[in-house]
Amino acid sequence: MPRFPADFLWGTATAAYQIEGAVDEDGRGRSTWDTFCAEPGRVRDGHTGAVACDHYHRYREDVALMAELGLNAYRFSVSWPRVQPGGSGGPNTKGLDFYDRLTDELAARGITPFLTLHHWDLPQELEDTGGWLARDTAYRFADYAEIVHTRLGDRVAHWTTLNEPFVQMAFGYALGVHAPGKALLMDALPAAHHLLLGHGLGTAALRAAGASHILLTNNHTPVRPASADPADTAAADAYDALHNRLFLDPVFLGRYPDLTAYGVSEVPGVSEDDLDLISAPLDGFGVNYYNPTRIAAPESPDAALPFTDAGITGVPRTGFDWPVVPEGLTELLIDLNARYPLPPVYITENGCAYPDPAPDPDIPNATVPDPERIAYLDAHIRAVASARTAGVDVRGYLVWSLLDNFEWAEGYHQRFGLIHVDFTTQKRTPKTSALWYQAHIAAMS
Ligand code: IFM
Repeated sequence: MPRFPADFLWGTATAAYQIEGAVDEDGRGRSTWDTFCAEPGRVRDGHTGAVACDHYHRYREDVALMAELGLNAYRFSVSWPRVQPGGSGGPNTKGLDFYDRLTDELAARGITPFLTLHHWDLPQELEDTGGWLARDTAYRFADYAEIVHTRLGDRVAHWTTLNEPFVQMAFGYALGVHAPGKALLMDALPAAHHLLLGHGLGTAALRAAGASHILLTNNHTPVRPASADPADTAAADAYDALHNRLFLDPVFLGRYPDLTAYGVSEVPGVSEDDLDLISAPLDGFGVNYYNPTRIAAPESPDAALPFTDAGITGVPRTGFDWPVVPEGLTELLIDLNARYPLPPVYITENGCAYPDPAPDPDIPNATVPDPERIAYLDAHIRAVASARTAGVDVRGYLVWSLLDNFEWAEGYHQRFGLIHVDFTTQKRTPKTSALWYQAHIAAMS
């Protein structure tokens, strides 16, 4: 394994709705994901995040596990409806208390917190007035950012505004497979702009409050045309504009990309000064990488979108059926670095789901064998090293995820954790990949 600097961050990532549970405790408000899970047919087998990993009550045990693994960073998200139940107005002190306790516990174990303000669980009351389709939500987000900073800013240095605005817009508002379940296709574009505006206003609020390390995290994919046919390369360009450029051009170049392939001449609802706010300098950029995308021309000229997903072929696949292409991460990082004046980069998510077995109850201290995950992590960390050698300033790598958890529309069917969770007993069992990661981190320090 190539060497990484001694101060490189090695951690794991989670998100509030996926692990916390305790959805009705201590004054938490309802989120769009509570609503979505309650709608029949939305989430596989009717699973919900109501209990999840019960991290709200077991966070001490979970932080102790992180410490045992030798992690020096932990990325978690704050639940907006826990802190501001209706998404506006004063804070819910008891909700903030939880993050206060968590932050103190991390500090006691020497683990650097990477706090994400919004990982998809929007307060339902805000959705009822338009959610991210409404400009006002961006202003509410900035107020919420300030509330959280006021309470935790003395102990949290790394602030991420949003997690994966692309996925929130595409899955939540364009395709309807995530909360809030709207299938608006390109009419979802205002959600993209308001998420970006929320990022810009939130960044300004955090700066005004004294935050000195602010990031945005998005999901990115290197886009490959299915063939050299100009129709396929045009389709690949169109997809790249939607998945990668729609969120990065405004942030790093201060303008929206060309979306004419979608019949869009201008992103709607952009007011004077919005792009100045959105493109304010950042201190870090979070890349979530899972796989590349291979794109072909649409199957019919009447297709709703100007591309088709042709699928990556000839590579292994995870249990989630996602292609395993570690070199895609090197390719992505080099490409993004060439396109944009990037601040230091953090791989804020990378990982894989496999149908890992449960620990054998007859063996004391049994672990969970997950050799595919070890191979996956090893190859992707090497891919990060290659990108660093090529000049990309990558400063941290955070595995998705610490624990098996609620995988959105897939419920508990996809296990991404380094640590196995028995969702009946809540017993945590480190998988062999956790032990591998522990040894890797020890060897790097
Ligand atoms: O579980 C998700 C996470 O919430 C956002 N990024 C991708 C992960 C795996 O699907």
